[in-house]
Amino acid sequence: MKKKKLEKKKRTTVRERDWEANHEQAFSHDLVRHRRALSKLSETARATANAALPADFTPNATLISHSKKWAFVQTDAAGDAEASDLICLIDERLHEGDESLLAPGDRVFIEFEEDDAFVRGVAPRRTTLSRPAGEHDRIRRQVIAANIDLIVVVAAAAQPPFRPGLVDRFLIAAEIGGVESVLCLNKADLTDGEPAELQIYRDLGMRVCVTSCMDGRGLAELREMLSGRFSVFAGHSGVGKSSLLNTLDPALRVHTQEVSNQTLRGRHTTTASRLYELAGNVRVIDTPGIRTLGLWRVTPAESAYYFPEFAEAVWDCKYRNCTHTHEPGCAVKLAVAGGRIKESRYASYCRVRASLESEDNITPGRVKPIEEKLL
Ligand SMILES: Nc1nc2c(ncn2[C@@H]2O[C@H](COP(=O)(O)OP(=O)(O)OP(=O)(O)O)[C@@H](O)[C@H]2O)c(=O)[nH]1
Ligand SMILES: [Mg+2]
Ligand SMILES: [Zn+2]
Repeated sequence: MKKKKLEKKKRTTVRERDWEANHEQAFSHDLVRHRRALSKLSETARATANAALPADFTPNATLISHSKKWAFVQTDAAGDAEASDLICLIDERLHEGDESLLAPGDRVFIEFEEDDAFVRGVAPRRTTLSRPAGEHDRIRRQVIAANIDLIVVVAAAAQPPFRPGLVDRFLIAAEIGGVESVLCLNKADLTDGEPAELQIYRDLGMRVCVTSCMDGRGLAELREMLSGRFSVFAGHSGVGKSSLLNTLDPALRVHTQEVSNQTLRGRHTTTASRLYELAGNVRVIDTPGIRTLGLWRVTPAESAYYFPEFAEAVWDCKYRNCTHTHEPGCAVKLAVAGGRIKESRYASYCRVRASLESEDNITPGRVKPIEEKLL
């Protein structure tokens, strides 16, 4: 019994020290401390719980990271007060609608009550990187990052191997979210030359940056792309998203982990999206690696629209509702055969289209209402 007590005490000390050192896990560790504080909420805080939320508000902070109940924010500098990091409770009266209530990058309204701070409002988002939420989620659209200017699709030249399919999906998500995207091919030190597919993206007008955290190539160019902007790093696990952040600013000490020796895939090291502020007015949201990216509110018929190099050919297809997969007289397939459309992009189109048509990737926008299914 005595031994148990001692162990408990030791753990608490570690948590507090982590938080002060601002380690990656500090936020989640500190949640435990704050969960305990929850039971000790001030009288005023409990009294206001029944009042209405402010209808009109001016955001005064930016969301860095969050859990279900807690938000880690950076307050705006105002007057003499400098910007500062703060942990707040998320007001339970804030209503989660169809999409994520909070995402890193959100502009939020914080109110203080004695020693407690509360998130009491979330401003409409200027842009988002989103995907359909999982089948069992209460929300329909998961917002990965909010109010971003740039999506940096990070891929690896090797370990894990370069897979253009996810890049194509990010291009579509960027178009839907109204955000510019660039491609960062990291781990260039592991291969001679670059994957042939990179030229396809350059030809599509996408900026491509080839980097290595090991020999430092391309980092100046990446820094220049990020400078003065608000970006999100996204891509498969293990491609080096967090490592790039550490290389750009070693003081960040974001947690990273080697890829698995057996599968050469990442180990899903980053588990929650989080906003980082780097020197040179660079703000980046690091995100957990994903296997694939579902597409929000894209119908199969619309999918060709997101492959701009198809645009010219589609006019010449024999059928107006041609799916460009099996129809005779399809001008898109002809363009692929003639080399005017790259085979890998066409293959990507076919995969995107097939997944949008398949039962298990029904985008929420196309789900039939439950009542209809019951009839
Ligand atoms: N050779 C080489 N290895 C790299 C490079 N960048 C990152 N790595 C290694 O790749 C592994 C994975 O890096 P992470 O930064 O954890 O990858 P991540 O994309 O953040 O992965 P998740 O958080 O799981 O999504 C680490 O062992 C890094 O040291 C690079 O440019 N070259
Ligand atoms: Mg990571
Ligand atoms: Zn066609």
